[in-house]
Amino acid sequence: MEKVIHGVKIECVQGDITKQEGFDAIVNAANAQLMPGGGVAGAIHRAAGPGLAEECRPLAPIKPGQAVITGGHNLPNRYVIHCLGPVYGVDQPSDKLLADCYRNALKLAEQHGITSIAFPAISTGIFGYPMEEAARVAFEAIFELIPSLKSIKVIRFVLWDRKALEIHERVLGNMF
Ligand code: AR6
Repeated sequence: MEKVIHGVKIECVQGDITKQEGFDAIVNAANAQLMPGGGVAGAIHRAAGPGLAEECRPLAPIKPGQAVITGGHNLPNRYVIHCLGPVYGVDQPSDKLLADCYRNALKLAEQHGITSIAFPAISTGIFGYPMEEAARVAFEAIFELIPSLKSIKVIRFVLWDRKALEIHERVLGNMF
């Protein structure tokens, strides 16, 4: 599914965030130490190779809502933007901190002239954020920023399973 708003395409696909050929940047659902870990972070570090952890080390630790940028190393993307999502119900207010992740990632992307960026569903795995609430927070944060975006033309949500994809498509579809 895709929607175009103010010339920016927003799309949802099912897939693996490490396989986003043709995208300038992918976003990592990171941990505070910016180390491999499980889930998205583990997959990104495995695909990028050890150079990514080396580049990350001096940038850590980061706080919930914060975003930092590195190179993509062995990934097919020039950049990785690492966001620390909130642990649901623990890092408060969780909705603001999750929205900050998307806002700060897009701001960093703009500063680097990035035209296409792919996000996973930050915080919805190990950090326990309910998928539908997280989707709503993510799309709202993005829509608010869209009128101010200059370089970014494509924002993709890469959802791991069918259910996550369906939820995101439904939430995106209902927002207009
Ligand atoms: N591509 C796209 N989505 C994925 C992939 C993938 N390869 N793998 C998992 N997902 P999570 P969090 C989905 O747990 O909740 C890590 O250990 C997954 O189904 O990766 O922000 C870090 O080190 C879920 O919907 O991120 C942190 O400690 C979503 O991506 C902690 O987990 C996010 O799941 C971060 O937890």
